[in-house]
Amino acid sequence: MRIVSGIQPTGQIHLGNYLGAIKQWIDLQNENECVFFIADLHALTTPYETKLLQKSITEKVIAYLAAGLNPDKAIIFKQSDVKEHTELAWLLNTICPIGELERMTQYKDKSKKYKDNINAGLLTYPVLMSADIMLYKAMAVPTGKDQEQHVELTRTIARKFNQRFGETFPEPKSMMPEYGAKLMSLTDPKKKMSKSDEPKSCIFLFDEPEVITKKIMSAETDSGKDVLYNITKKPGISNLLVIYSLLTKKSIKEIEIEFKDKGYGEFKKSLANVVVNYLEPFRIKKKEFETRDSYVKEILEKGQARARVIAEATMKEVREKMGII
Ligand code: AQP
Repeated sequence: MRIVSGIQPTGQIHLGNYLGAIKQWIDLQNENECVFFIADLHALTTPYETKLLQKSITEKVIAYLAAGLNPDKAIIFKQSDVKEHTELAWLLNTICPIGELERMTQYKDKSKKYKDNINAGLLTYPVLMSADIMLYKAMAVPTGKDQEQHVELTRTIARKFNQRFGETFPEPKSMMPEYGAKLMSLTDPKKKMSKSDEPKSCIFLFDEPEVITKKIMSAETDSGKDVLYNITKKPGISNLLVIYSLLTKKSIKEIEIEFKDKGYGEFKKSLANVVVNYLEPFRIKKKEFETRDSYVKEILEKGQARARVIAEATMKEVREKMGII
C-alpha cells in the first residue's frame, strides 16, 4: 500500500508529532511504499525566519533518521523539490469548494493565532495537502487527529475529480493511533501540544534529560492526587498517563494500579525517567547525524528523484484528463 505523510519545518519536533505521526511511519515503512516529506511550502503560511528555514529542514530530516526512518526503504524528500505539488494544488483549487476550506478547524484556529497574517495560503493549505497526498495516489495517511479533517477533505476532492474527469485517484483514509493521536500541551492540557507554542508546553524529541524532567515535574495537573485516567475531570494526568503507556507499552490500567496511593509527584518522577530513557538513543543518533551534512543532502536528492518519478506520471495523467495538454 502506498502511504504519504509529512511534517512542517516549523519549531522543533515534539512527542506529539512523534507519537501521532512518526512512530506510525516507522512501523509502516517495512511493509509499505512510504513517502515522507518535509512540508516546507506549508511552513510559509505562518510567520518564519527566511534565514533559518533550510536549517530547520535539515533538523527535521535528522529527526526522521534519529527516530528510525530508513531512507533505503521510505522516500524522504523536501516538498518544494518536487514542483508537481504546487501544480496539482492549483488544479485542485479549481475543484475544491471554498466553503469546505472556510469550515476547516485548523484554518479557524490559525486565523485566530496569527491575526495579523491571515494569508490566502492559510485558507488553501488543505488543498496543497490534498495535492501532497493525491500526487502519489496514496491510500493512507498516518497523522495525528488534527489532520483528520484535511484527509477527509482530500477524499471529497478526489471524489469530485474522479466524477468530473474520470476515475484517477483513490480516496485515502487517515491512520491514527488509538492513543496519542492528540497529545495535549503540558501547560494547558485542554490544548493540543504544538510546536509553535511555548517550549515548556512540549517535550521536544531532543530535549536534554534535565529539561525533560523539569517540564514534566511542572506539567499542569488536576486537583486531587489520584493517578487515574479521566479525560474530562483529569485532562492533565490523563495526558501524562497516555505518554507513560505509549512509551512503556504498559496499559493505562496497569499504570493506575502501579501508582495507586502514590500521588502525582512520584508518578511524574517516574514518567520523567521513562521519557528520558526512551529519548536517549534519539539524542545520541542526532549528534551522530549532525556530523554528516552531506549524508542528509544525499538523502534529500535521492528522495527527490524517487518522488519525481511518481509525481511526473500522475501529473501527465491529470493534465491529459483536464484537457491542458
Ligand atoms: N499534539 C499532537 N498530538 C499528536 N499528533 C500531533 N501532530 C501534531 N501535533 C500533535 C501530528 O504531527 C504531524 C506533523 O504536524 P505538522 O508539522 O504538520 O504541524 P501541526 O499538525 O500543525 O503540528 P504542530 O506541532 O501544532 O505544529 P505548528 O505549531 O507548527 O502548527 C501531523 O501528522 C500532526 O497530525
